[in-house]
Amino acid sequence: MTAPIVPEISRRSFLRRAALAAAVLPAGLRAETVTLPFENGERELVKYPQKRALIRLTSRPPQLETPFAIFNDGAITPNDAFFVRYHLAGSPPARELLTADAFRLQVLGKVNTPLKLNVEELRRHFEPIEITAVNQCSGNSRGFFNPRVPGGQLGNGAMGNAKWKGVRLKDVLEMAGLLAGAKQVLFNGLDTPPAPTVPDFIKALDVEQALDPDILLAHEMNGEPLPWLNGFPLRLVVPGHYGTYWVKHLHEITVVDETFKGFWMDPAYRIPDTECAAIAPNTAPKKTVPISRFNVRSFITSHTDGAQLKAGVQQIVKGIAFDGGHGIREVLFSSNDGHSWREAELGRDLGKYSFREWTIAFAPKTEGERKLRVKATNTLGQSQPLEPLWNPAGYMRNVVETVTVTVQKA
Ligand SMILES: Nc1nc2c(c(=O)[nH]1)N[C@H]1C(S)=C(S)[C@@H](COP(=O)(O)O)O[C@H]1N2
Ligand SMILES: [Mo]
Repeated sequence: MTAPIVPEISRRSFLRRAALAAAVLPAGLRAETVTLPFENGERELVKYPQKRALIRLTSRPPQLETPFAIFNDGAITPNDAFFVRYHLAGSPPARELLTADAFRLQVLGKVNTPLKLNVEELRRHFEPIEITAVNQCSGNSRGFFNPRVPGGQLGNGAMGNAKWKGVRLKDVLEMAGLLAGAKQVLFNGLDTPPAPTVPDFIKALDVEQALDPDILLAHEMNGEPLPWLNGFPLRLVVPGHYGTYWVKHLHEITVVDETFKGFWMDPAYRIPDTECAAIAPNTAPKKTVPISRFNVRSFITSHTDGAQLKAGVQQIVKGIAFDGGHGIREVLFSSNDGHSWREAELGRDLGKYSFREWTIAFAPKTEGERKLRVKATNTLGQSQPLEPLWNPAGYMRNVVETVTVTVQKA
């Protein structure tokens, strides 16, 4: 059976942008809320099309965060729980622009043969590839920055791990044929700026990087067509790299012979050109470079702050770790705020770009407050800092996380 091109949801609900505005509860019902653990962390839990109730950061455009508890359910983040990030107020693009009839991907610019393909043609003409990869927003966890920084005050839920299926960008670029002098490849989605003064969301990769065989033009996520809010019908998947490059509703690939200077490459989405992208708090970087690969992160998912444990009773502590595509080599767990560490057992390896689950048994002996910490190392030997690093955009947080639990008398 071939997967349907149009998601299995009421088409009518997509017909007007108002469908999104309607993603609020009926009058009279109080929205459920959650409080993220930082100042002004109160958020509504709201259901959008094809999504379960997610943590809403903004409604125009929709920006939704995954409730953290979902990461304890398994290494793959379900489509209906996957976070949503848009920049332009009118996003997502209207559903009519995305139908099989309307949608075409164009490849233009410094190429031998410009291409114009629908999703079915892409599927038919190119080898299918599936890669499990984490998508994470550069600003994931920004709300924890101290000193605080402007930008969406996100908790830890602007990330997710999925099986992305599509075709290699490389194969498509090779069919078009890059001309001599080709320097960068630009990616544009169907969302358009609400006013001429707002720059369109366009991202660029250097040609050498764009030819990486792991970069996909993906039309499926976890075996289903992409959800509308995650880029239906086609998105770029740049494994190991921050979500900003994963252009959704991708309809235009343009090869250029210069370094693209669009707003979303410069000044946006840049990091200090320093070790670990860090600078002294409340200072400005001397030089910046485009953000690129994830650093190493790990999380405890089985226990949250305030959890009550019983002395002498064995617990299984569980979580996830990931990095920018080199693979996780080791996860260390501490039950005494980092004074000593034990090696956790790694779960199934779903590939070097995926979340890697880990578990460890832990039987607290003494009563009182305990700080649980987790620290991962990748196959290059890169790890996580014990103290948080700082940069002015609030990107790339990867401090060794701490969960504070209380141990009670058994
Ligand atoms: N068309 C389009 N694609 C986009 C964006 C956008 O604003 N428009 N935002 C990017 C950013 S910054 C992130 S973090 C990812 C988030 O992917 P998701 O919404 O599927 O979780 O989408 C990227 N692709
Ligand atoms: Mo992002």
